[in-house]
Amino acid sequence: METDEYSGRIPEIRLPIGADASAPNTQLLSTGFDAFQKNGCLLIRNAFDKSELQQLRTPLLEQYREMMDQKTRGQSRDLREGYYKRRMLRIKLEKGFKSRSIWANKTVFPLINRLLGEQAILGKITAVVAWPGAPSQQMHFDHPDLFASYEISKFAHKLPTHCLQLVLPLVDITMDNGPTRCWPGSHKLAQGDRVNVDPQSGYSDPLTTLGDCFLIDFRTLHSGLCNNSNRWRPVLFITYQRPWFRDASNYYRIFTPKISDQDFLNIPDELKFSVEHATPQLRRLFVQ
Ligand SMILES: O=C(O)CCC(=O)C(=O)O
Repeated sequence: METDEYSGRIPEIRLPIGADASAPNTQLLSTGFDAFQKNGCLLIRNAFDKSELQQLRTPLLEQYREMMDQKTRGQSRDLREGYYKRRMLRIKLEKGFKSRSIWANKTVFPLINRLLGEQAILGKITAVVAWPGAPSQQMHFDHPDLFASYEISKFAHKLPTHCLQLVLPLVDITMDNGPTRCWPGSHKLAQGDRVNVDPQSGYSDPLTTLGDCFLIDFRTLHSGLCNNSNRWRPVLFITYQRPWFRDASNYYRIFTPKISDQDFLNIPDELKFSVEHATPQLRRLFVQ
């Protein structure tokens, strides 16, 4: 990585509290766009409504409990270290999770569309729940490069993002309960070179208060740190991607959202494209 391009710090945009979310935020769309392209991650403060996020905790816990049932456990995955301690689960689009202000937030979605093209689709909505005692994850990226060959993958720094995650914590994130550590700029390295990044340096730990979120490119190195607190740490990971991309390595058969025909009809027309692959008819084609 060129040193002038890489500060090791996650770039940050602070939105005014209570800003009119129906109007596009020009700073986010210009400075935020450039900063994300350069760093492969971007912290956005005050993007979401705090009370709406607070209200998601109870339905999330209900979904978590339901999912721990023997019959539905397949809808979740243990993220390796410490069974049950850090678990990813598919979020059912019901109750507060149905709300477009969560999955197509009027402030953040225009930036996502700018980064991924107007036809960005919703790849998955999951939650990662880290329970007290969850150990740190290994530094990793979320998907192999589009082309495995090193000769091609070394041009990764020239490619714009094809898939990114919106990381949306449902509690304040501190060093105690474990931020998602990320290595800004690492998305520009070929996959074969990313494995040589020093895990002990060049990272950023986004500490957030409720309402803040961050975006992270699928290629950017990151790791969830240990939860040393005595409380759960629920975080939504919402994936958006270019319409031609299929996630071949993150259990997309399980995690691709499901939307009933009735709920699909209620989605505003301008957002229908983002989720039509999740309807009963098209989902079968999408996940095959
Ligand atoms: O728990 C976290 O903060 C990160 C989870 C994660 O990196 C993943 O699911 O790939």
